[in-house]
Amino acid sequence: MAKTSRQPTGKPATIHDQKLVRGNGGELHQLAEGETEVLTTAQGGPVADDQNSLKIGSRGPTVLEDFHFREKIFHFDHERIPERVVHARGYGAHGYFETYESLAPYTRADLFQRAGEKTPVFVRFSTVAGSKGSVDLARDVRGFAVKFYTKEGNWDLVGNNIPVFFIQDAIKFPDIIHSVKPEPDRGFPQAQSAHDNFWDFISLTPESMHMIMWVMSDRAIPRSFRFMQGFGVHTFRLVNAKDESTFVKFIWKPKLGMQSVVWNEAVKINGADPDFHRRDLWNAIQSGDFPEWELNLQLFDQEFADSFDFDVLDPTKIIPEEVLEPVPVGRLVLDRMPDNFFAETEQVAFMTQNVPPGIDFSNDPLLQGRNFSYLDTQLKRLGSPNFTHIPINAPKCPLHNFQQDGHMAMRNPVGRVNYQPNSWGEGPRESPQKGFPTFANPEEGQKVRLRAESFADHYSQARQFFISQTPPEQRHIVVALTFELSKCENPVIRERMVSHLLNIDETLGTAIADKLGIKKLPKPADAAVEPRDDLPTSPALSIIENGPESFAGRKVGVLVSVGADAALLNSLQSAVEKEGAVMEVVAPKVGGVEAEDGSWIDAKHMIDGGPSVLFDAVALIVSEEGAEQLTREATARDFVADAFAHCKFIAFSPTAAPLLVKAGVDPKADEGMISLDDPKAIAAFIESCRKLRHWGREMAVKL
Ligand code: HDE
Repeated sequence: MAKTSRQPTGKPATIHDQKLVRGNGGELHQLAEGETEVLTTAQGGPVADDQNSLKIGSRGPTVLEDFHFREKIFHFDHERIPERVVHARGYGAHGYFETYESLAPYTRADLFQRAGEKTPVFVRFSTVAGSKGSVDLARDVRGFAVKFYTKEGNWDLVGNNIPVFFIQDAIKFPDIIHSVKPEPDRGFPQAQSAHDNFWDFISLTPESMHMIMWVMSDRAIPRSFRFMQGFGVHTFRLVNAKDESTFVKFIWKPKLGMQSVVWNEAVKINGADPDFHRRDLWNAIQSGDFPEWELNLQLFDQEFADSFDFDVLDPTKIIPEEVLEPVPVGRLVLDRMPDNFFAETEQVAFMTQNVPPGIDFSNDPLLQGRNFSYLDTQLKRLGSPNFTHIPINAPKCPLHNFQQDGHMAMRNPVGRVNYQPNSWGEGPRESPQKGFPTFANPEEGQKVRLRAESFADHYSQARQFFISQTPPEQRHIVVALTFELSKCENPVIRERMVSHLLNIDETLGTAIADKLGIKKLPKPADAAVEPRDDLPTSPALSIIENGPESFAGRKVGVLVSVGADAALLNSLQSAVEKEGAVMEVVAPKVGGVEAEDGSWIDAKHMIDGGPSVLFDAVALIVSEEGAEQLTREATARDFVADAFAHCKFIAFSPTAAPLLVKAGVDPKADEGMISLDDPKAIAAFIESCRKLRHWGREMAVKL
């Protein structure tokens, strides 16, 4: 017979063992010595037993009367809200934006009026196609959404890490997104564009060609959120106090320079650490290494717009930086992680239509459509028009209106008056002086469903992007297109894509056709206007040309063995840290190893858990005996072989040679292999690492 007993109730809840508890209003207070907070229901009723439901006898049925059980399960059952229809997987952080100089000649927006003004921000980075639980290193566009809590209300700059988009009109958004998401009959593939539906749509949508070049480039597999640019994409307007308008494009530039990974590495990172990007941001911020970006503006007037080669309202076009120089106007610093992922990162609601006085829209048809979509989607996702009452969405400035009631209303009016005008002399009124002044752009025309002819050139800037890439970056585009199209089962789709690529760059189109085994080269696709080949290269478009000046913010992984040279390891660590980078030790056991001098080397990873794909550069500090042991471990050989194949700089103690050789790597293969045989070698290694990768090796390893 079962014993009738109450199960022990475990350790009382405390936060971080500091005996801090939250009150009803969310405020933290200290518990007195020996005091334990009492578990309650959501109604505040104290709970006597949270381990056993109420039953008729110890082995009998559970009774409906058990209100505590029902409330607990009911709440759990309702924990999920719909994930975002796009950009479902994301990661956010708090910080501030600091204005460099007053931008009063261009905009009346309060946040840009005073040098040194700091505006609190919340930023959410995301992938577009995958579900909430998908991997971080999918080949995809990254969202870069910034909510500025200005003194004149929230400004949301909801951008991406790519400055153009797939389509020119918002009405096509459901189609592009349906095509990239899992195919509806089979429910896969997840977080991937490498399938027929996506390439079918793309190959039937020539306006997407410029964006395709970006998405097939290294921009779509960033090493870290911290090392990527952000773009507002559309042309917006700045409007000053005299109601004069200037067009503007917004660009975020990372202080640590740009960096991406290679595709083979991305695939392996996704297995080794699906949270690679979130962990990276978390670790950086928690360790006080706050990521920073500069906000740059490309400012121009109507005259420039009229004379520019392309329509500034077309979101599939950029204005090259060499044509219009971006001006840095402030910096964004992320310095605090959310307290709670759901409350902040998940519930944050960005909306393109959130603009303060002094920032306004252009007629870009994609932007106009977005201005409808974002409000609509928040209602669906967050379930009530009162989503602005959620702290992460609430403005941090005074707020007065007569909106009332609705689900979950948290801000409720007091008093009799809930309308205006009223005779009670109470409540807020509109202010023509302070209120949002829509820029009075003269508009007239016939009501039509037409695409402007000025939007018709789909290939010239795609070509400009391709020819602006360095040879390794061009090779990566070829590898990406070949991989993606090889996953299309329908040969018609592959050939249709090649016909577009031939319009972008003949060598590119021919190379892809060859790699896909297409025997007869298709004709170039019909183009609405003749593709141009006179646009000059734009070095600003290359990641490699715009890398970092130092190795700061990066990570070296050091594989150690028993009997490793602790002094060498310590010198390496000092040099890495002096550079502003991080070193992590990988050992056969996570407990660490005993060094040659008898000291103990702590490890962060065991080899299986710390493959070299997690690091920007690697070092092998192993004894002769240790190297011999490691040659027998497949994961140790992979550590070395992958680092070499991914063109990483590899430093090694001379005793590591047998391990290198066993992994198929010649210790003298190239300048990226640095033997730590003299004291100056560490400095040489760090200096090499600033280049991030030894691309000269790439042809030899055929990435
Ligand atoms: Fe979005 N987009 N989008 N988008 N978008 C959403 O809003 C939409 C577009 C972007 O971290 C949704 O809150 C339409 C361009 C980011 O929470 C939705 C069109 C750019 C995020 C939506 C676009 C973006 C979203 C889904 C074509 C770069 C994530 C969830 C006209 C400039 C924000 C949500 C976050 C999210 C609609 C195109 C950026 C459905 C209709 C272009 C960074 O409203």
